[in-house]
Amino acid sequence: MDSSKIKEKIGRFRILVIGRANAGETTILQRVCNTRENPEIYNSAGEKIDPTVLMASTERGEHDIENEMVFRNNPGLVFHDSRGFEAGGESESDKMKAFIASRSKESTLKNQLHAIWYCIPMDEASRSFTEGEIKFFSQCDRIQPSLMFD
Ligand SMILES: Nc1nc2c(ncn2[C@@H]2O[C@H](COP(=O)(O)OP(=O)(O)OP(=O)(O)O)[C@@H](O)[C@H]2O)c(=O)[nH]1
Ligand SMILES: [Mg+2]
Repeated sequence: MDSSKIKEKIGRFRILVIGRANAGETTILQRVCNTRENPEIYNSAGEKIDPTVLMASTERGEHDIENEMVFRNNPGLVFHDSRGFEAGGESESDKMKAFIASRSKESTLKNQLHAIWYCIPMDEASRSFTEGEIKFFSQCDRIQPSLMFD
């Protein structure tokens, strides 16, 4: 299959971005997409979410992993945003694991995840790895995502 056929089948390239609060994910995505704009956000039903409603929830540090973020100038990439393995963040990482597992079972290529980016802040103030991260990375090269979190 040549790359244009693959592209046609995938539709949009779907990337899950995982990182701690303020790790700089949004900034990285803006750089990758070569824009300074904020992404447009759509819920899982494909409805656009009012930015003012969203602003209130993101200021409280909430991200809905099911939401799709798309930069207007780069509609071929769709991002999902999630917290990583933070202390006290059990339910967030459970949601992330459930999301990865359910997307790996999607029957259409278009709805599956095509890449996962894990952001680790490299400044000295932050600890390098959390216990949850060490566990996650020691498992995920050996086990298929669909089996990993069952
Ligand atoms: N020093 C430094 N600051 C950065 C870097 N990347 C982003 N920032 C700043 O860190 C802050 C958070 O960046 P965001 O890109 O919003 O981080 P985020 O992980 O998307 O944040 P949340 O979605 O709120 O968790 C902003 O004030 C950025 O300007 C970096 O590489 N170095
Ligand atoms: Mg962000």
